[in-house]
Amino acid sequence: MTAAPRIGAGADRLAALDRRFLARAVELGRGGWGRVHPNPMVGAVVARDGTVLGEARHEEFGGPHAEAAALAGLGERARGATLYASLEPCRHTGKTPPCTEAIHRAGVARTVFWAAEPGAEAGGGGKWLRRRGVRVDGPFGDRADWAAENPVFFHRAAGSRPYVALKLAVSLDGRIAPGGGRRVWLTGAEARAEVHRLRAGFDAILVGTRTWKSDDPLLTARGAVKPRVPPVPVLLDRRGEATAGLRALNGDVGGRAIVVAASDAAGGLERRLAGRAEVAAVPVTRRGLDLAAALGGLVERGVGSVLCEGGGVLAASLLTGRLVDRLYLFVAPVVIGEGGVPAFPHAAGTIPGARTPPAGGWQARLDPVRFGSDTLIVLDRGG
Ligand code: AOF
Ligand code: ZN
Repeated sequence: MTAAPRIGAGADRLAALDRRFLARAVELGRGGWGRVHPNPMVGAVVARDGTVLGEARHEEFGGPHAEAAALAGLGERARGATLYASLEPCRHTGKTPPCTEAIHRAGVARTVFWAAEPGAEAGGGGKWLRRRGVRVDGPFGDRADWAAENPVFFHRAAGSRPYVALKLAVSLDGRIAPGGGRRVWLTGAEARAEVHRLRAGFDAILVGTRTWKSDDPLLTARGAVKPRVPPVPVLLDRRGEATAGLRALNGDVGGRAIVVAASDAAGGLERRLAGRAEVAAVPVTRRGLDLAAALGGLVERGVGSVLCEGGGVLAASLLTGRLVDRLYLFVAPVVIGEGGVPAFPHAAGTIPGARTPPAGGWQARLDPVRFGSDTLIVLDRGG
């Protein structure tokens, strides 16, 4: 289940039918989750007089782009039609020829696109088409709207550290577990299936020391979407205590795993793990592993996006360090009550000396979605 795309401000000057096809293009594009990154998810619809002639998505990294795929096979029928795309058609020759040329060659009379292409090389497709007499409408909405749909792609166009999403499952009273180290499942099967689907869209799944010690998680994507490249499990391990038998280091056959340790523990750990995982050495700060350095080290290892799945201490540290770009907040209709572990302990002052992150700054660009009796709230960092 997904929420209908919000194609945003500005699009209200389009006819209702145009908005519908544009939203359809965005929705189609979403089906590329887990298969196209770090490319954007893109969908395209070719229509004439309210009738859809063809539609497609960018299905696979390196494969045909959405526009070219939607036009394929239409031949003369595309002449005079309108093409709707969720992203400005590319103007560059990458792994495939420019979409702009395919659109122009097909005789498309009008192109309506939603997000502006941020890449210097691929960008400018709208202008290119206009110059050749194609009527072009777009972009609509703003960069934050587009980034909400294609977070990793738009982050990559701007940033140097990996895109970081933090998943938290919380009770109605904002707690992630009962006290005393006890563990419970807060969310139901549908929400857990969604987490597996989400995992497929990230380069890495990150957990803190307490989590791998207590849960020995697999950290693989075992959901409806089979990731094109399985996400790499990343374990934080300041003292270098990980062992070669951990499930996350033995999950996907031939898969990678990364253990991040303090510089003084990394050498010994590397020897003990004997090739089972890559060991990244990072400095230690007063609060533990230097998380910004750890994330920087992941970029050097080709990790462009990270889904952090716990635990609470790591989540709080990431939030406090302003290192989180997106929150996936699953809210379960249960109350844990007194003594429970708060989802945002720094706010409750339970980590001595922790800085409280500035209030606000989180934006709900996507609508909440229900999974069984749980609700997923997606919040993107503003500014
Ligand atoms: C589009 N439609 O469906 C996609 C676009 O390496 P390539 O050739 O696949 O090009 C990837 C770049 O093209 C990507 O970084 C982004 O700028 C654009 N992606 N453009 O018009 C599509 N996937
Ligand atoms: Zn293209």
